[in-house]
Amino acid sequence: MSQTDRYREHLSTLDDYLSRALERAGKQGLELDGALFHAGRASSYYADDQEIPFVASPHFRRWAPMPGAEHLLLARPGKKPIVVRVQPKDYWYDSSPPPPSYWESEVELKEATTFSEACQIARHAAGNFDRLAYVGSSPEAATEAGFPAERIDPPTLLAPLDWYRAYKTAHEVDLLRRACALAARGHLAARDAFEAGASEREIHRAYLGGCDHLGCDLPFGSIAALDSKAAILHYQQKRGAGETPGDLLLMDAGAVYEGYAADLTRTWVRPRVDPIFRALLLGVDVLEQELVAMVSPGRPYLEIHLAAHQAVAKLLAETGILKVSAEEALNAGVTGTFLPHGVGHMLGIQVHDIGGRMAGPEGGEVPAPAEHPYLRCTRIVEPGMVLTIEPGIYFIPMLLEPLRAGNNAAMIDWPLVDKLSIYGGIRIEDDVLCTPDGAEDLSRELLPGPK
Ligand SMILES: [Mn+2]
Repeated sequence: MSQTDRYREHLSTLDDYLSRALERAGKQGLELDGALFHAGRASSYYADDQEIPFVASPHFRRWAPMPGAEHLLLARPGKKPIVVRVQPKDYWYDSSPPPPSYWESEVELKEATTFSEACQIARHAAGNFDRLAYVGSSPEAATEAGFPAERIDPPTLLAPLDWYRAYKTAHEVDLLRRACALAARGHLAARDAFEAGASEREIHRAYLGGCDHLGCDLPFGSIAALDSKAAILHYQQKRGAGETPGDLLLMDAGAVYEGYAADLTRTWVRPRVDPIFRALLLGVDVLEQELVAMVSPGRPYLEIHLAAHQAVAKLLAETGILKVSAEEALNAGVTGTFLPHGVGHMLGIQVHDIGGRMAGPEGGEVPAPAEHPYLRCTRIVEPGMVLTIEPGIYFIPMLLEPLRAGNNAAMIDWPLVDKLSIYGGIRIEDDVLCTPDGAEDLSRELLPGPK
């Protein structure tokens, strides 16, 4: 199937989701014929003329894979979408039109040089804006276009649109695969740099080179953590040379393809790393793949998260970090010290894709359990969902201290924990598609695990 065919199918699915969303909004008193999706408006830093790097709003991006601000997309069920591309007349920036792309034949593409001209074109096509909702990130732009407050990002329309974001079309899965392929190349380059003794800054640059990204292309700030810094879950620094022996690299980094994000993590070690730590690393790699295999239709994602804690308890017992049985430690809640984050999240246009805790298309929340407040997804896994699976084991001083001082201290071999703490921690993450038959790991074949 060609990319154009996949995109055509994708649009037809979006058309269906939009119909259902409009119907739900109608039942709640908001009668609408369609939506006007806005790419969004670029803005500057406070009291500055430097623009903040622009990212188009996700609903617009789902319909049209077009970079840049201010574009409009008029979507009405059963009608070809109308895309008004805004290309400002400007000699400060490159405003030449992008090369023709596979998707353009499937929409009615119109050109404007300003937002207000784009609004005129969209208004002319729609008759008027009276039965449309504005969906986008800029209430000012919506007001400028004449939308009253109740038709700007109405929650009754957005809830179902957010809910259906979880179900990826074949077109979206294709883009996610391409993003994974890019990220995998970055990770392999980062691993090679690490093995050659590179600093965090050098590893970061190697990663960018590997996936041919500029820093601003990344879906999130890469985590390139050497040694004990791997214990900082969202470690944001990049150290230069000479500050660390570099026995371990925890690299959590993604890539973007046409607005869709990959999010992969690998932990690599040097041959001289402590053998118990290596056993722990290989153990996490094995249990991660077991958790990946659990991604299947009808399974609550929470079950995978709880299984991660069981598997971590077992591994901590096997490696001697626990002086009690896995079960005893699990019941005492000790695994939370070593795995203090959720096992993963939904992935798509956003790295932590929206709707992970939604109760249904009408909205509402299924909260994470009180003992696992950081779990980002509480939905039932269904075909078409793309999820990350990313268990880890960390030696985080701030979390170890209360365990050491508390009633469960005797469960832990503290001299061993102190010995392994220099390595910071381990996380392994793959991106997984739920198919009708079960899990399809989109990244593992492209990026092997540690040896
Ligand atoms: Mn992730």
